Amino acid sequence: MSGNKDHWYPAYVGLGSNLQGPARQLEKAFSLLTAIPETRLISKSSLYHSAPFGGVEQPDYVNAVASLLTCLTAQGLLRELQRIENERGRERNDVRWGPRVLDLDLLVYANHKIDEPDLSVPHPGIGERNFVLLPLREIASGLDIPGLGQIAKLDVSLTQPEISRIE
Ligand code: A4P
Ligand code: MG
Repeated sequence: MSGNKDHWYPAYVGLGSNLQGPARQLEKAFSLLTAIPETRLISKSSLYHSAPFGGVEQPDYVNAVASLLTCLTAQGLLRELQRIENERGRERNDVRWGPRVLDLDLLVYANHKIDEPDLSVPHPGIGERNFVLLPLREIASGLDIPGLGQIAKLDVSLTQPEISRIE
């Protein structure tokens, strides 16, 4: 779905993987983000190694965040992200927070607040997850997240899980 081609919206995407070579999965995902139509990859965070969040026993994750500019609508961008997840062999099962080859979450789309059955923006988990907050803050230190406020002022010590930056 195309939006207004004269207007480029800033968007942030969270990347996560804990199967089939997570770091390699994220590098591949970054390159697939560059091929989304009417969209530019502006910057990518470092990769972060993190313990699984959410109580399901599963391998550790590698997480990162990408910053994009896009002419797509938020729904159009979500569809592209899901297409990439599927292309990378993502299998959807019933385990919430379960293991995955690739998870792409639309974290923030301009200053929009979206509450639709298939799309919540900003992504509801941002404030509690250091594997989102730390990479997001690394590449967007001045970001104002609708409903949460300035990212620089959010208290990362209140977030989980164990995390370390992969240089
Ligand atoms: N959806 C709604 N809003 C959005 C959005 N902003 N971005 C809908 C992306 N999708 C959104 O997603 C389920 C549905 O959410 C989609 O159909 C879409 O329409 P999914 O990716 O199929 O399911 P999921 O990812 O299993 O569910 P959920 O609740 O999004 O899980 P999370 O929050 O992604 O958690 N631990 C560490 N350390 N690192 C991780 O990355 N990830 C998870 C998954 C668990 N533990 C983790 C990590
Ligand atoms: Mg997801």
